[in-house]
Amino acid sequence: MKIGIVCYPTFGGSGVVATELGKHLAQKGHQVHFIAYDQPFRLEAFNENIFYHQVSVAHYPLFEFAHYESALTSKLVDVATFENLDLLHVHYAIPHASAAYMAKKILASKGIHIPIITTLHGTDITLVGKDPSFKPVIHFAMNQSDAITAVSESLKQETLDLFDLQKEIQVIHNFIDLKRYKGLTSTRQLKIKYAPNNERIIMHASNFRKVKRVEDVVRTFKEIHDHLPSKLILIGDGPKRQSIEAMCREMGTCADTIFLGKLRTIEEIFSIGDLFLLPSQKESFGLVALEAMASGMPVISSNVGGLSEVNIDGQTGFLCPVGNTKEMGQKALEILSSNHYPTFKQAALNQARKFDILQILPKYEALYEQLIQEKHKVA
Ligand code: GMT
Repeated sequence: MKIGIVCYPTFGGSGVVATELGKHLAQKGHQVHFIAYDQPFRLEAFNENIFYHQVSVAHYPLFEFAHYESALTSKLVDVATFENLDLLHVHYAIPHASAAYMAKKILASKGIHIPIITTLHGTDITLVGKDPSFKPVIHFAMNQSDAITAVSESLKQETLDLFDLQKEIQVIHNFIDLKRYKGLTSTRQLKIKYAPNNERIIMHASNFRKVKRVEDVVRTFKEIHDHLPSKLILIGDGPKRQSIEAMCREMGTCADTIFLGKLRTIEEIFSIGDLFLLPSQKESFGLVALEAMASGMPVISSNVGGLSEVNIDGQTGFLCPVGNTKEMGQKALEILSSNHYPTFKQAALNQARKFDILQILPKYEALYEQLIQEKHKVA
């Protein structure tokens, strides 16, 4: 198949999922065309089946805002026409679903018919998508997609609650490539570097946006740190970074907190973690929690959105109410200081196995084949 994939190229779950999906499709012999405004950050290595098309947005003195959506639409028309694409798969509805709809219409006027799949990732529905400034457009574009997928049952339900859809939503859960977590050799040396006195290593990784509630990570760590020698490793960067740094200084945990900033790959550093914290306000899936489990870390998370589909309460970690950092701290201590720690660790690893790319990729391939067949029937 010749597949066009549209995604945000920046650090973030939807870009990671789209890029890893495309890479694995290419390994299976499909031709994959990534269309994005920058090279997706996980698209590192050369593969003869992968092509990258950059969306360049023209600037003109009259424009106060850059016209990304129009530039993307034009690029989609161009790539679909000249690369003979079989289908377009857009990740994150805003504005990718409406750009794809417009491209589809332009292509149809030239006698080219191409199915569109929209994958919903979370904030495109739960935060931004429901905002009146986007809602009618997203609503229309979703209904015009040939297929809609959501990354969790919870996101599917929330989408159905918020939008009057005439289309089915198929849940295809997010995935990880378990191979990436095996055979790491540097773990021991790294562990000594960050925890020279065998302290427990607590981790969090995110884009440090408000929705991630990183301040709750710091508060929960304080609860743990007051009772157990421990270190906090924070990975990522974003709007809240500065205030979080200030908070650590005020709370007196600064000396045992390490800010690593953005990392392109997390497998190596995750391999030394003992426990992962994800206290988000909203989380449609929580890919990073799954990545943590694949590294053998039990997870303490909030109990919102799709997190309960990933983190099994009392088995792979614990789910706590948003903002209840006392409970998060207690549950963390319960895991870290109990004899059952290896059981939690093993359950986390077992849970991660269920979401290996090898289980999930065939679901996308089957959907693609079904849409291509339907297209041929109509033609
Ligand atoms: O807001 C974010 O966390 C980024 C966003 C993205 O587009 O990368 O993440 C969303 O999509 C991820 C991949 O499907 C999910 O794992 C995250 O849970 C989801 N974030 C939220 O729902 C807040």
